[in-house]
Amino acid sequence: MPTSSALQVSDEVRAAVDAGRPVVALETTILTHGLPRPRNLEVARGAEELLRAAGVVPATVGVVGGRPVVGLTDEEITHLAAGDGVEKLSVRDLPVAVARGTDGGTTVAATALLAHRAGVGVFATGGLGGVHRGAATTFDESADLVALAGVPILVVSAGVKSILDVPATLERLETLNVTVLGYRTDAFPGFYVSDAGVQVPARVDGPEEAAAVVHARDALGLRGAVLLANPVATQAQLDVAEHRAVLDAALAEAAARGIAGHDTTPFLLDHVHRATGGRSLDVNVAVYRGNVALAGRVAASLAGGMI
Ligand code: PSU
Ligand code: MN
Repeated sequence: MPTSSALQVSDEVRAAVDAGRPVVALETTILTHGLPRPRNLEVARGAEELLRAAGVVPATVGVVGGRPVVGLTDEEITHLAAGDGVEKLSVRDLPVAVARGTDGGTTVAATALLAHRAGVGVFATGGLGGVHRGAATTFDESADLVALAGVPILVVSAGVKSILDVPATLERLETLNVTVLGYRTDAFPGFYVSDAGVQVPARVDGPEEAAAVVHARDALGLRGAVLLANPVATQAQLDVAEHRAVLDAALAEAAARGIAGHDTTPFLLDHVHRATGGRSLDVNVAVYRGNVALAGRVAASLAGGMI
């Protein structure tokens, strides 16, 4: 795998990739812009610990002092988690961050790209970005979607957040040739809720079935991502009626304040977290941990091991 000179890969990640041992990439925008402090650092460390306990090497990705890193140290993760002035970096932002030497959390798009460059084939996130409501006029569609079209990685996500236009997001994933799999479900998850009201095109019932799809994708020479949609357990989801009410209020507030562009996702998430008295935050963390654990099992299956 060609590694660009601008990319730093930790010794641990490089050794695991070279030896074919299981590695899972983790993003950092969830840390820098998706979760409040100090919970963000706990969650980032917890995700790494969960993977290590399962015999999987974590590869947390971010940009420190203009260096894109795959396999951040605990010190670097702590620095990004604490950071004022830490930016949200999607792919288009990487050249500017590298040129200026800034710090940033990488989005799903940027993380997938950098992780793949380092030879990492599996990635866990909370919720993928997608098509925002009103995108027909604002054109606000996350770069995550286009990035996944061109990066052959498997991403575990709890679908996309219900703050988005979920049916439109699935349509775009189809257009972009991203393979979408429901994990033990026929319903595409809505992050805080297990069923967003849309069907998945295909379903798998175990990590080895997901790994088989990845092998088939590679055998076919296809270059797009596989999105493994892993729902929150129904008993752990946010109350459906509360969820709808809070979401409507968050969207109205964003419209009233003229929030747009890359500020939209962090604004809506913060609003939902505050409006539910932190319950949605607990769901967010549980969903993320579930995705990290599943990514570890798929990575182990791809590496030929048993976990
Ligand atoms: N969804 C979440 N939490 C997050 C994000 C998405 O539940 O923190 C972050 C991810 O890093 C994702 C990014 O890649 O937001 C998408 O932002 P945008 O819609 O501006 O592309
Ligand atoms: Mn956007």
